Amino acid sequence: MTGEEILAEVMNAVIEGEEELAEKWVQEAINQQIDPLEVLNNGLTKGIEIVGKKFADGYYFLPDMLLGAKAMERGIGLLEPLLVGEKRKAAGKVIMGTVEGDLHEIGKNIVVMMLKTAGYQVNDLGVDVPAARFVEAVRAEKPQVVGISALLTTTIARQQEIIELLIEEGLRKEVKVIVGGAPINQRWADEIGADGYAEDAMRAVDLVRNLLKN
Ligand code: B12
Repeated sequence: MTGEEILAEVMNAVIEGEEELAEKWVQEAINQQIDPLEVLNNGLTKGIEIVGKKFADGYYFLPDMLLGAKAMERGIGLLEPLLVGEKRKAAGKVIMGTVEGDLHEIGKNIVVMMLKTAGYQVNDLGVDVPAARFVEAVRAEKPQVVGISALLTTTIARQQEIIELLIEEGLRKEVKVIVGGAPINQRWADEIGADGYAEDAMRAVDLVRNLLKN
């Protein structure tokens, strides 16, 4: 079997929501020494994108999306130790979370994983995180960067709410704010006064690196 065929099986396992198959094929990819990042980007992520498309088109329903997410998470679990590797001296501290009312965490978790891989210390606040909790964490933990994820058009306004609360509490200048999630773009980031936006986890790492340079 070629690497491409294995990645196609990984992708299909996510589309079909087959956890066991996702595990089997990700393990096979690892055995065949396929770059774990490639398995993530060209196998698992491709699969979940197709799941989202099928949902949008009315072919899939919520339980199908949930099964796809579970299959993806199982695959990520196998890749994580290979990606994160050994602990290094912290390059900086980042707080991450998904906004209140939003339960999407796969993308955020990948960003967390990539930042850890790049040597950052990351405190993941989880999902459905109220604005006040973000602000409290900034006050208490003094991170250099706070990352806010939102996946629903109905929850992206929460990113703005968090920035406004940071301003109100006199903490805005203490921390760089970065935003992300499928519906987010640079224009939205500018509009709400965020310091940066990145469309995927690799770019998120570059963004944090650049922000901490200045
Ligand atoms: C999996 C999934 C779910 C799972 C989530 C499971 C989990 N544990 O996370 C479940 C089944 C729970 C779910 C529920 C719902 N979902 Co949903 N879901 C998805 C799906 C298919 C994939 C999301 C995902 O994981 N993508 C893969 C990751 C890798 O990509 P990502 O999240 O975009 O993250 C990357 C970047 O955005 C970026 N990034 C992410 N966060 C951050 C943060 C920072 C700071 C930075 C810099 C970068 C960054 O880096 C990441 C890695 O590269 C999307 C479809 C899609 N195309 O997004 C729909 C989607 C987001 N869901 C949708 C909907 C409608 C819902 C529900 C409302 C459905 C319902 N009727 O109940 C509920 C809402 C529940 C809630 N309150 O949150 C819609 C949203 C439409 C809209 N316009 O708002 C989508 C777009 C599907 C669709 N096409 O209609 N969902």
